[in-house]
Amino acid sequence: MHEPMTRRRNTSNGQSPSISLVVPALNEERNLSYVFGRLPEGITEVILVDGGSKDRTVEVARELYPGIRVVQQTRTGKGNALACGFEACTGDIVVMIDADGSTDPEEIPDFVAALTSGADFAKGSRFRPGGDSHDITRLRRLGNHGLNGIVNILFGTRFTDLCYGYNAFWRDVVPLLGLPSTSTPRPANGDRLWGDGFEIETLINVRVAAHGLSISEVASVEGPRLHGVSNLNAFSDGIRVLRTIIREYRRLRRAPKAAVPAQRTAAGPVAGQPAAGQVEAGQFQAGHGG
Ligand SMILES: Nc1nc2c(ncn2[C@@H]2O[C@H](COP(=O)(O)OP(=O)(O)OP(=O)(O)O)[C@@H](O)[C@H]2O)c(=O)[nH]1
Ligand SMILES: [Mg+2]
Repeated sequence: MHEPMTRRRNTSNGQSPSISLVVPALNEERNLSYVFGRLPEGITEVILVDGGSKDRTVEVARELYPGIRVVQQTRTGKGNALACGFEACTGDIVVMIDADGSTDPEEIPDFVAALTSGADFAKGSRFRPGGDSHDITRLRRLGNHGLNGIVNILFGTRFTDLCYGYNAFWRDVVPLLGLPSTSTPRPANGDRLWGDGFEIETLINVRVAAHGLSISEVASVEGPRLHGVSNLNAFSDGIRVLRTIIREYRRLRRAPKAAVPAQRTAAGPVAGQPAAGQVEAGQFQAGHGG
């Protein structure tokens, strides 16, 4: 059995796992009181990753949550912010939420329950029964649906909501994600490194699938952004997501063996998971995409 799984079983048998919450934030001063006001009990540490906010995001975060750890990201983009946040985490479990009020911290226990029940990765979904979105536009819903379908075909997954940023996973999953190093300087021409932008969620999802990890979808209700404006551009970021899918598919085809750790290739049920044929709705391990 893969060594980290043993640790996970011990954690869930013994004491509660420690939980690190990673909150990327860019000019979100007006949304933080709502987000921090809804944190459930049992969060071990909160890491706010600031993207050089021009408003009082950092000060407000410190006022609202005095024990907060503030990390300055090393380049730009939500992807780089998350990579910096993951690096700073010390908990058993990492939860990623947005700072704009759209991802509800009160749902965190559902994500943790999916992990302690045996999943490696708990993936939020607005489109599972019980989920919903009060934020997504028709265009984005369509784009998400199309991109989600492409990933499911290419990677043998059963995702229902590819481009949603509310996820949780055991911290030992982080090295498997192979995210761009946080210490690489930003390219002089101002370009974003691959994985630094909003393609991050897709990158994480397909890499988790490529590693044959056990994924459990968790129904989630996305609220509207409370204040301020979105940093996402449906067209340019949608194209980045599409290119990510193609790149990752090619990468996997070129080196299918290297992409899947030996311990995982058996694709049997993982610790605490239902045996084949008993898999609950929303749980899957991907086929390895040909
Ligand atoms: N640190 C940091 N945070 C970012 C950056 N870009 C976005 N964020 C944060 O990432 C979260 C999601 O970004 P949003 O701009 O809300 O994008 P979105 O949720 O995809 O788009 P909407 O649904 O329209 O809100 C928010 O908490 C942002 O503040 C960035 O470059 N750096
Ligand atoms: Mg948002």
